[in-house]
Amino acid sequence: LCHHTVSRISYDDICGYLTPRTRTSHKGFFGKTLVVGGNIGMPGAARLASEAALRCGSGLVKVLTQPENLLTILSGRPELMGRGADLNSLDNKEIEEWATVVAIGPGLGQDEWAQTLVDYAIASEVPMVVDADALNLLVDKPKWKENWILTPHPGEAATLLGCSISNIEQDRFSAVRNLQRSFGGIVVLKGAGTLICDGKKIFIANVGNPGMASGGMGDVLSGIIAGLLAQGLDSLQASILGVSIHGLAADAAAKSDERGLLASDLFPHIRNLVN
Ligand code: NPW
Ligand code: AMP
Ligand code: MG
Repeated sequence: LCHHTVSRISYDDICGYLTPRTRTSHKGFFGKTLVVGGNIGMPGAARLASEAALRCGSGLVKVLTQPENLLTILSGRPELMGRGADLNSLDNKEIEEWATVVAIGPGLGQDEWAQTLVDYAIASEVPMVVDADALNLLVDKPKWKENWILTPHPGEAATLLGCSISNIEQDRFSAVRNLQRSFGGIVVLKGAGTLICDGKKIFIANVGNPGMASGGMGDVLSGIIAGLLAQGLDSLQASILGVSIHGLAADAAAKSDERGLLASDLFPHIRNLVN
């Protein structure tokens, strides 16, 4: 810990990162979030991330996904936009020409389709949140960027550092620092007591609960952080506020009934917290 100050996050200090909207604002002010993911069998992860970005206030949200999952992801959420592209029809247009911010990884899988999308994202200058399978695919890449946010759970952190999950959990402070040193940007090491490191300081979040140990919860976090980035927060602000909103929404949704909490139960609470 010698070179890193550790600060506990206080929600009162950070809720002002999102300022009230001016009366004349329009959707162009609030950014375009592109969610890249949703491979076969995992449309829900891309849907959860996209809906979280919408509920945080991103002006537009689009999903780039597998053609066979497109309708599943868009149905019941008509505000979402989307494009389906298989390996033969993929290109980097949405990433390079449309997106203010990219969230890549939720349900991405690790096949050639996923790999191609990660390559497009890495080649681009667009700010991005890298989560889930996109993290696993970073292992064999040239991998330093100032403007990305990595959101590993302990399993993904272990893959990235080439160590065991128990190594990560035994010293989470060293793990988050080492990840940031190796990959740059902001690293969000998830799990009870999520840690956020920008290379200078480590921030610790004391929100959230064991009800969050359920599928899709991390996918919601990547959408929240991307939606905040799209609205102009810097990557440290988006990470700190995003982790706080995620945990506080889960605490509000769970109350004292943690078991059976679903990732999508967070959405109405997310909306309260961003206003
Ligand atoms: P173990 O062995 O279980 O104890 P994976 P994933 C470990 C998508 N999803 N503390 C865990 O440990 C995601 O977006 C889709 C300690 C195991 O070794 C991804 O694209 C959903 N260890 C894809 O699925 C809903 C921890 O990490 C490994 C830990 C795979 O993502 C679900 C598991 O990691 C899911 O979000 C912790 N806190 N957390 C959908 N509805 O479409 C995890 N581990 O193999 O990368 O699996 O996280 O489920
Ligand atoms: P993922 O494993 O990617 O679905 O992410 C799970 C999310 O839920 C992360 O944001 C974790 O920090 C959070 N989470 C899981 N279990 C707990 C817990 N016991 N206490 C607090 N947060 C948790
Ligand atoms: Mg995850």
